[in-house]
Amino acid sequence: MESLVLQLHAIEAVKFGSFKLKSGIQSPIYIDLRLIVSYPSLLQEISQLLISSVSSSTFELVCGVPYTALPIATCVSVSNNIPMLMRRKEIKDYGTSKAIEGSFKENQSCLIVEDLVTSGASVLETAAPLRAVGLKVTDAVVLIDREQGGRENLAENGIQLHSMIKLTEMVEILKKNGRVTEEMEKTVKAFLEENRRVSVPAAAAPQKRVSVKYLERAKMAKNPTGKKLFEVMEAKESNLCLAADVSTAAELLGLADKVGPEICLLKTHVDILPDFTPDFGSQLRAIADKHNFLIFEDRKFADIGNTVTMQYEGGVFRILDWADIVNAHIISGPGIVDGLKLKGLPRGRGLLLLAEMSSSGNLAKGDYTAAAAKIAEDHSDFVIGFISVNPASWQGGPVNPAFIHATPGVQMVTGGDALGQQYNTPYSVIFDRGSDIIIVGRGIIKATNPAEAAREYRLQGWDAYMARCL
Ligand code: S5P
Repeated sequence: MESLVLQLHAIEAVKFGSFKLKSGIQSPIYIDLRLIVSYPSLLQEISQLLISSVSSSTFELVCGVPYTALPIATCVSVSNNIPMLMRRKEIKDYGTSKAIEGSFKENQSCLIVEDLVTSGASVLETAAPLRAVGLKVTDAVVLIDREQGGRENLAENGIQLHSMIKLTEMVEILKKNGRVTEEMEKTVKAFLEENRRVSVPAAAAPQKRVSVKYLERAKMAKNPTGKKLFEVMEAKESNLCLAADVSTAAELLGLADKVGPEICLLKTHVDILPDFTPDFGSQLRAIADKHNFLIFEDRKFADIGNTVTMQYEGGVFRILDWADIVNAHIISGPGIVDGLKLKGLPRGRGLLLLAEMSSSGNLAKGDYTAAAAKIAEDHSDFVIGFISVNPASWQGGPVNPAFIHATPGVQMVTGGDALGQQYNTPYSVIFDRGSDIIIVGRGIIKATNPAEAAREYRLQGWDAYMARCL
């Protein structure tokens, strides 16, 4: 270890002076391990040292924290024959939009490799997308621990830190070998003493997931349909919504009867049904009553308040008569909610707001999502929740447990379709992303046996919910 520290100092990967760190604090010591790519034998030595600190057989995959640790992780991977994954720092808004590159299976264990840990924020930023795709992350190896709270912050997030050397030990070695003065050693130690705990920046902080049970949340819901939905979910142990995007009304009604026992909600797009008749609503309602599920017409209203009142109540479809729930974009402002509420609330109906979308490159993010949350709070007698994708990552505090989050883009494996749809697994949607309902279309309707597939989705969604509420 002594020779390694001296080599790092010799190549100026360790410097003394006054430096501003990523966390914003001013430090008398700076470590820049990016330089090691120019010293292959040193790189090799470091990677061997890192993997020897944990049992390599325990991990099925390794992932380096970008960018400095990527070459280290590559060496660990190559010399120990452990497949590697890469985390994208920026997720592409086109193509497959994967946060994690490489091939893996759900529940595989992945070791995180990092060069230097201060608060642990960078390790957490890499752990989050790995966990979001269903991988197990329990350990991180790091060359240098700056002893500024990283170990504790990571432990609080279920990650054990294995460090090769602590910053104070490095400075002691350098002092012993005459590379730094006693005064500098004291300055560095005093600095570390004063900055024992660097907190994790908000963006990397653990995500906020509601762990209150559905039945408790039924009591918090102000809208009768929102309340009923939570109750149905609890009674049927189902957080599965079927997106019944089939080609005819006859097919839809047949499917609803088969899959009915597994679902809490059935979502329709009535405008795609060529054989729609005025009695479609009452036929579907009879099936919904028989199997105790609610009906959600995915109309995605988007116009001004006055127009949507007519679209909701009138026309060919007369949605208000048979759909318990409809949804709306907020692009036109809160007037759309007032318009729909005017017709829907007297009938006890509920509304979901599209706060996020599942399709690649969509614009519903950031301030737009925050605006949807605000409109929902202002109309909580009618708005029952959201179409969302990652409610646990929403800015501005914990998600109000009275609201339901329903997430489309769900299949057993991650991926997408040719037209921009992006899929996450039931576990990732319910457990990691903190949503409440999985909306599944083609994963069920294209299966050889849709009822069996629906049962599997229901069980996976429910298990993830139970795990979240522990
Ligand atoms: O952002 C969204 C919102 C919705 S409601 N992304 C979506 O995919 N949807 C709907 O969910 C979409 O209209 C379709 O009915 C369903 C997803 O179907 P799947 O076949 O991709 O599972």
